[in-house]
Formats: sequence, structure tokens, C-alpha cells
Amino acid sequence: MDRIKIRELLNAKMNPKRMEHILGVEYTATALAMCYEVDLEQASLAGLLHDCAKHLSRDEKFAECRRFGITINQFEQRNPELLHAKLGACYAKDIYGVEDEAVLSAIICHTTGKPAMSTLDKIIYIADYIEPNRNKAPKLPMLRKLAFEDLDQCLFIILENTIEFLQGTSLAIDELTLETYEYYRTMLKK
Ligand code: DGI
Ligand code: FE
Ligand code: FE
Repeated sequence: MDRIKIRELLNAKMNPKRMEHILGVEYTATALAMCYEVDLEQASLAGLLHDCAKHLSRDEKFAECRRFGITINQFEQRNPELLHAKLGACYAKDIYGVEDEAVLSAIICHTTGKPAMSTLDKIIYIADYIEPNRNKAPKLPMLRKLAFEDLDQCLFIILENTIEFLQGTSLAIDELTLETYEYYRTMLKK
């Protein structure tokens, strides 16, 4: 399915605020793709579709996981919100016809990250955090600049911010978020 059609379908499904966020991630990801010589079409598709299962209720998320055969780990059980990333990749394939594994991977890891991310994975993870409609996270002006200068440093600071934020809430931190943080901490020390 082409981008225009995908935008049209998403627009019919999502509330205006979420749609603005989705479009913000799409164009931020595309700009980063220009900067880091990543395929613009991949960045645009992954940006558009990264939250395409986010509108589902908790019960709908569980039901859809059953339908797609997604096993739910203890962190996802406690915070079903996390499931929108894996389900988003299932929807991208099933509803929007995306076959490109690189795009699907970027959607799957956009919330927790994962060790050894591809440049596209990092771009989507970062674009989700810095897109222009975001305004709550600390250090946003600095991170927006850094994203175009040093992708790994930017990724690491976002991981650090996210863990710090989660530590101040009652939410359990996903194992994968911590693994990703440790992976990039070790990598950047060298
Ligand atoms: O879907 P978005 O809101 O655009 O962004 P997202 O997919 O990054 O989800 C953001 C939320 O996910 C934010 O409230 C922090 C939370 N999150 C990120 N990593 C973890 C996490 N929540 C838990 N419980 N554990 C994590 O490791
Ligand atoms: Fe998300
Ligand atoms: Fe998002």
C-alpha cells in the first residue's frame, strides 16, 4: 500500500492528536534518514505505522495478541501498553501490506529499543521521542539538535531519560529496555 493510502486509513482510525504525533514521527524520521543516508521510503513507512495499534484498548490488545500468536511476557502482562509495538508490526504487515523486515523491526523495537539496533531502528526510536508535538520530556531542545549530530549519543540519553522517568512511576521497566541501555552504555564507553 502506498503512503497516501496509509495516511488516509490512519486518519480515519486515529484521534487528531495521535494523528499529529504519527505525522510528526514520519517527517522527523524522514529528515533523520536524509541525514544518515537511510532509505526515505522505509523511514516514512515505519514512522507512519509505528503506533498503528496504539488505539486498541487493553482487552483488544490481549485479544489481538492471541489472534496473531504473540506470546505475552511478564512485563507486557503488567503493562499491556507495551504490546502496541509488536501488534503494530503485525498490523503493518496484515492491514497495510508491509513486507520489508527492516520496517517491521523498527516498529517492533520503537518502545523498548533493543541491543544492536539498525540505523532505521534508531531513527524511529529517536523520532518518536523528539518529534515536534512532544513537549514533556527533559532536554528536548538539546536532543533535537544531537539527533542530527550523533545518533548513538542521542539514543543513549533518551534511554537514560526513559529509565529515569519509569523509575519515578509504578511501571515495571521492561528487561529489553534495560538490556538496550546496558548495551549502548558499554558500547559508548569504548
Ligand atoms: O507510543 P508513544 O506514546 O508514541 O511512545 P512509546 O511507544 O515510546 O511509548 C511510550 C511509553 O512507553 C512511555 O510512557 C514510557 C513507556 N515505556 C518505555 N519503555 C518502557 C515503558 N514502559 C514500561 N513499563 N517499561 C518499559 O521498559
Ligand atoms: Fe509507540
Ligand atoms: Fe509514537
